[in-house]
Amino acid sequence: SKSHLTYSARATTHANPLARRLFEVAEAKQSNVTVSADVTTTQELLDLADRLGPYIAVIKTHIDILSDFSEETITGLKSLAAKHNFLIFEDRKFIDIGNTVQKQYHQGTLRISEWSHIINCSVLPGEGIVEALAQTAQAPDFPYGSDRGLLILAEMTSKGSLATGAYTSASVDYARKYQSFVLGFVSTRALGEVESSVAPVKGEDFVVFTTGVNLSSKGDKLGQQYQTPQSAIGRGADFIIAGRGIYAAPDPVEAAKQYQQQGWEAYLARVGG
Ligand code: BMP
Repeated sequence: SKSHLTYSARATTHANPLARRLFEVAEAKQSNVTVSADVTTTQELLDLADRLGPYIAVIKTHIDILSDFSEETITGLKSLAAKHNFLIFEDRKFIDIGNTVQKQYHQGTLRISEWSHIINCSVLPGEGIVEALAQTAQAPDFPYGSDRGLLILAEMTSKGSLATGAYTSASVDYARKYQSFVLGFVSTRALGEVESSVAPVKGEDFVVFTTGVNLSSKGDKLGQQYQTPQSAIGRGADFIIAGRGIYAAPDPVEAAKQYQQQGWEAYLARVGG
């Protein structure tokens, strides 16, 4: 993997424009934090995005948990992303046949393609899901150009996860095969060494997002399992994703700053800075 290189170096060489932008944002803001803003009203979401915006690289949403999703949600998120220079990652975890996910992504009530730079999918349905999403985003008439990318959910943090072994290997296969649209993985570690039936592509540089990051808890009562920013980044995370550790902290802004600092120090240590 390219995890020993700086974000700036990776921004210079990466073939994918959105990956380049992601690394540039991280470098400019000295932050590899993605906040998982799992709140349930538009006002809470936009309020968090505005207050935490300066300290994060990416905001991760679960747009379908909002009780009042509307045009205002989209307009608000987009303008805050521009104001604070962060990217938007809708954690929709597409998992269906190609024909269905194309509609879920680019049509429908949530209009995900319109506002979310990054999406993710499970490869449980097989290669076709990646092909379908890439086809939609790379169609000549797709309105958002090369400003969109996909993360493959290659592993999960919950206890007893079945996203292991052959599933994780297939994730790497499809990432290699659809490299022009796949930015990388949601996984608990770098996956370059994982057995794959597709040979590594020369110069490949998959971006690793790691969920389940928390400074003060080991897990929750529903099977979530946490690691620290240091541990995640040591295992190859390029971006650490924290939800309750930040938004449910007594002072979310202070918490965001703390994750930012620890995430950045761990990154500097990794690249030898
Ligand atoms: P929290 O830090 O509050 O546990 O939230 C974790 C977030 O990351 C949730 O939005 C969850 O849906 C997501 N997530 C996860 O926890 N584990 C995974 O394997 C994949 C996820 O997307």
